[in-house]
Amino acid sequence: MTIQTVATTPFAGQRPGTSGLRKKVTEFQQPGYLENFVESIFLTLGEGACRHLVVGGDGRYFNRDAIQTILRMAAAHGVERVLVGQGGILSTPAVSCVIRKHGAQGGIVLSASHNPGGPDGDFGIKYNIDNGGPAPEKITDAIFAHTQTVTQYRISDAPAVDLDVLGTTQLENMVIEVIDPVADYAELMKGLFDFDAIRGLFASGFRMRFDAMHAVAGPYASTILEGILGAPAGTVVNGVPSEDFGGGHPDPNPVNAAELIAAMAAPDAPDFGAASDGDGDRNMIVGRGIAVTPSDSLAIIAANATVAPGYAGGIKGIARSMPTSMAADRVAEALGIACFETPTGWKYFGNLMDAGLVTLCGEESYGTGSFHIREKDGVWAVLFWLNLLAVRGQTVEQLLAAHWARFGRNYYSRHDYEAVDAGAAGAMMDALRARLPELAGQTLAGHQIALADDFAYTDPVDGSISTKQGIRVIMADGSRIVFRLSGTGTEGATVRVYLERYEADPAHHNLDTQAALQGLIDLAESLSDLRQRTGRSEPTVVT
Ligand code: G16
Repeated sequence: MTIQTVATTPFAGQRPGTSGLRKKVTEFQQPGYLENFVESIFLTLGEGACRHLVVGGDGRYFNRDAIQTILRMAAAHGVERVLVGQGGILSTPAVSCVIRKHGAQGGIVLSASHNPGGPDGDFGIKYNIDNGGPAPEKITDAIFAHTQTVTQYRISDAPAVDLDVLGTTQLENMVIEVIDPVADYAELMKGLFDFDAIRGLFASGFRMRFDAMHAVAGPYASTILEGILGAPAGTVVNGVPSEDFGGGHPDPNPVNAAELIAAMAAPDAPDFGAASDGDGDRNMIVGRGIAVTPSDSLAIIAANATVAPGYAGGIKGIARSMPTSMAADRVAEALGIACFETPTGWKYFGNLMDAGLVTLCGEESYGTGSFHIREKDGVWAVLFWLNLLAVRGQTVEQLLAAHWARFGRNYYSRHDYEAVDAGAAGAMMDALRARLPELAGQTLAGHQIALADDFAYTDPVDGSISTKQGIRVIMADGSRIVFRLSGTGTEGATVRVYLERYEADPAHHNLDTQAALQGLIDLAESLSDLRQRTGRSEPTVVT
């Protein structure tokens, strides 16, 4: 076995997006494409800086091939020890957990999250730092800079490693430990939640449906729910990860998890429904006949955090991404704690958690989590809800109604226009940006605009500044319209329009969400000319 130095030339467009580099599988399969990016990670870290690494992915098509390449490159860059999930499997939250628990210097996560998989689907790679969270922008910027100048990469010519057998093996001078992907994570969950109460809930006949969407959360949910907590067999459906997610789109929202929504609306619906995404970091919570918005889920978890043993001492603060509804802000105010508003991307929460400023974080994109790791965590959110249901003895529907009665309801929806022409989407955003100075103070279609800006964020911990993070139009009554271009799509551009309206009066807490937001939907269109500019008559996905 020898270490080879291979000449290469840069590929355009290897800039990491909201969460790492995500491209079509076919793009990743080009000779040198993955290698260039991995070399750029090692160049960024500096020779010898990363001695202990965690590697795993969501099991999608190309996962195993990519891991073999990464292992051979890690061995060529002086890595001494790598922990890899058995079969190449580690959910994104599990990577974060394993990095922290084993004191690794970092991790490489292979996933395109909720994007479809398979030979014609998407693949992705991101680097996580030693706190277990996604690398901050200064690191992803440096990785990108290296991808644009890289001239060679180093790789061992050793044969493929068997990833299916637990235990230790050697590649060059590097030790590879194939670990149980679930064990460390399950142990962490045991310490946070009242497993006895949840066990009692299931023993009392409580029924649940966890839809793993043929993705990586399957083994985690099966082991914890059915194995440890005594939920009946069959509680977890679509629980075996497949390379193409059963041909589906593993995004736990009411559109892509329609099967779960239908099951929860049926006359014999279980008491509780939940779904998770491709890499297990997103979640959707569903009651009988109603899906809980991620923004409400964050607010409800925050308002009830002390039911779970891991949060019994109370929470220090909450953080939410800017487009996430302001429901959590109301809870923070009632608790007398801070609520931080960050750009979209879990990486922005890391500093706040490391500095002890926040305990809970959430995003409208079906992401919720806490300081137990540095990624959002689908199974964690589901366990929190189970703990809450067990302790309170109420249904999801009752908990929602009680929360709105106390704090008011933030009607919330996101309209996505997927795979539109990138030039047209950019021009639309530029035109909106140009109008911003004149908007504040105007009253349009009955809406008095209080503030219109392009969101910029100064990290309170390290002072780093992120600009152009989404256009916000905020009304005097607190209603909001936000326009943003997605940073995770792989085809053209995806325009996201986020709509929010606050309603204090309980008599109006049961409106249809789209009807409640109609005035704002119309205003968004007239402000942006979105349909005209993109040629789309309606959104691709409404959540
Ligand atoms: C990623 C990020 C999230 C972000 C989401 C949507 O989630 O980790 O922080 O909210 O993308 O981003 P965008 O609106 O730019 O598409 P995931 O689950 O895809 O890793």
